[in-house]
Amino acid sequence: MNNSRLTPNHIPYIQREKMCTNPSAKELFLIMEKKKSNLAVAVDVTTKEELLYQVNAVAPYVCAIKTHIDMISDFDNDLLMELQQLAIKHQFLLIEDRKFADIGKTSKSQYEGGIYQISNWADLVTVHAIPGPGIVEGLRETGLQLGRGALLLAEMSSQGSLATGAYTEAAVQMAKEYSDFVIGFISQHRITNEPYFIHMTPGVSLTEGSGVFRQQYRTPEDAIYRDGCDLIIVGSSIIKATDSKFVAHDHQQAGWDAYKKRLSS
Ligand code: 5BU
Repeated sequence: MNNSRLTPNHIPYIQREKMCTNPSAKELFLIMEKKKSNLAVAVDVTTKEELLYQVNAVAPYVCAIKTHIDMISDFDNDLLMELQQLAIKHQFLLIEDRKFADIGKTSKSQYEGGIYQISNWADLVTVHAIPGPGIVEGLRETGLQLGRGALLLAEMSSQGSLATGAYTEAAVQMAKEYSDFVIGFISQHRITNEPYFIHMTPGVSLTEGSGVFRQQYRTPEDAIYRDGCDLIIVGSSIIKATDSKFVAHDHQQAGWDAYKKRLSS
């Protein structure tokens, strides 16, 4: 193959690990390769017990677990300890889908402080681009020294999302400016060809179609092979299933098969 024509679609995760500097990005690529998983499960549940039950069930099949920690009604610090222990035992990263969206100073305080102290335990956080570069600068000041990373929201899976076109392009420029901390995007497609940026994508299910409140789903194959995303984020299709372990395994295989097909295309 002619190297000058290689896009990230044709570069194995293990090689892309060497192209990035952020410790969390490196760890993620290594875990993906080792566990043969480009699946993150969105564990959107409302109690500690359910969260730990689901994480235990899907842990062998995932490279990351995505939380909305503020949905947990009986949250306490023990939960964070247990989540971190599971992350070490089963080798996965913790992504807190906080969707920071304020000015840098406020977002930094929300990242470090309050009840959740997100920077203490989340390897990766999601961040809106809407406030401009100051939000990344604020979060980066805390996150970089802890080896954390951020994902910029460049596109959304919900029908009618306003994050398109020039907005998406501006998010890519912001990420390039701070690529030591911004490790990639939440997007629906590959939006840039820098191989060190990872594209994570929600709105994925083995059954395509639409969900509640205009959520849109496409298959792991479409997300990874057709749309060029690197990692699928799957929530309800797995955690609402009768046997989430079994269904997580199916999604892991579908995601990995699509990646292999893409590499050899
Ligand atoms: P689902 O149950 O597979 O639809 O869950 C998708 C998860 O991804 C859920 O936690 C959302 O908050 C999250 N999400 C999304 O669905 N679409 C987006 O564009 C972004 C996040 Br950003």
